[in-house]
Amino acid sequence: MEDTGFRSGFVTLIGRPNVGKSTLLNHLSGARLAITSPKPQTTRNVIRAVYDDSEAQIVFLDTPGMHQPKNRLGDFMVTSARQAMAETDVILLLIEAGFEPRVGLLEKKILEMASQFKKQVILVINKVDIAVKEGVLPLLEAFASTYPFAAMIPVSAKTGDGVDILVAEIKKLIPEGPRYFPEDSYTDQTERMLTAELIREQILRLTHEEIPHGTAVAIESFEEVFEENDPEERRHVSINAAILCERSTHKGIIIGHQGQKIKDIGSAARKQIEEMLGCSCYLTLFVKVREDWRNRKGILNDLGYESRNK
Ligand SMILES: Nc1nc2c(ncn2[C@@H]2O[C@H](COP(=O)(O)OP(=O)(O)OP(=O)(O)O)[C@@H](O)[C@H]2O)c(=O)[nH]1
Ligand SMILES: [Mg+2]
Repeated sequence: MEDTGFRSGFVTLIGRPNVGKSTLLNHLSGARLAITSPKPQTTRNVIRAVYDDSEAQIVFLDTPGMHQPKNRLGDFMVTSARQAMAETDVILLLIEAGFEPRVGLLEKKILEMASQFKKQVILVINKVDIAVKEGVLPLLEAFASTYPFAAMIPVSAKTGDGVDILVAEIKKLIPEGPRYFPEDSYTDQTERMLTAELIREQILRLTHEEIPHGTAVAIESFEEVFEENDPEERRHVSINAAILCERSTHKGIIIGHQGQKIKDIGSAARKQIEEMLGCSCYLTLFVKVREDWRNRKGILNDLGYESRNK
């Protein structure tokens, strides 16, 4: 039985690319569920993380950064973000403390949608750890005159500064209700999905220009081998994954001179995957060229980048 007064609700993180939505989600969940990178448009799917304590269960939804889509993948990303806004109790609009002290066009559009959906919005000013203090107040003032925010909270998703205040504010806004998920469930991401994302994170880290955005990872096989004397205990996992790219020249760059680049991607990803799985991992990577895959419905579907209702 739940205690009376227990609260629960859904909270969507929204904002332009690179403002730190996924970093904040990871901090809130205490796990590395969403990959992050200094390159914009890192997140492609809505990722769910469950925050749970004795007073409340909050389901956070990380979304792809809002941007002007240039292909079918971009359409999917923006549509998913919009949908996550429509289906939530509270919206966290993330901005960076270093922004110019005015409301950007993108933020205006997001706030228009929020008011259309009749949602409560908390303005989260992120990256205060690297901001000039004097710049934050004018930024707050500019936003305060644009929208009736439920709260405005400066945080650092990186250091965790202000995050407890944010959680306390959210608890005030969500309704009384039951736990939607068991206490120990913390995400909707499967090991296969997390594996693909961890590989993509290393591609983002180790490649440049148009390659990171034109790349996707498909897990082709995921085989678990268990200890002979303990069928519950995994000895290792064998994974084959394909890196899709758009051109044969890109394939060459991803493989690198004498295969060095793909070796680096593989060994860095393997370490992260082993940490996530809690056992050793044999990872085999290969590269496939799929021209214009970001506009091809069938491929997007296979990769999980196609809306159910499209
Ligand atoms: N200094 C500092 N850096 C941060 C903070 N939060 C995020 N970052 C960095 O900002 C970059 C982008 O962070 P992400 O969490 O990937 O941003 P995002 O909003 O999820 O980006 P998209 O998925 O592309 O929309 C990364 O390099 C993070 O390490 C913060 O509070 N302080
Ligand atoms: Mg992200």
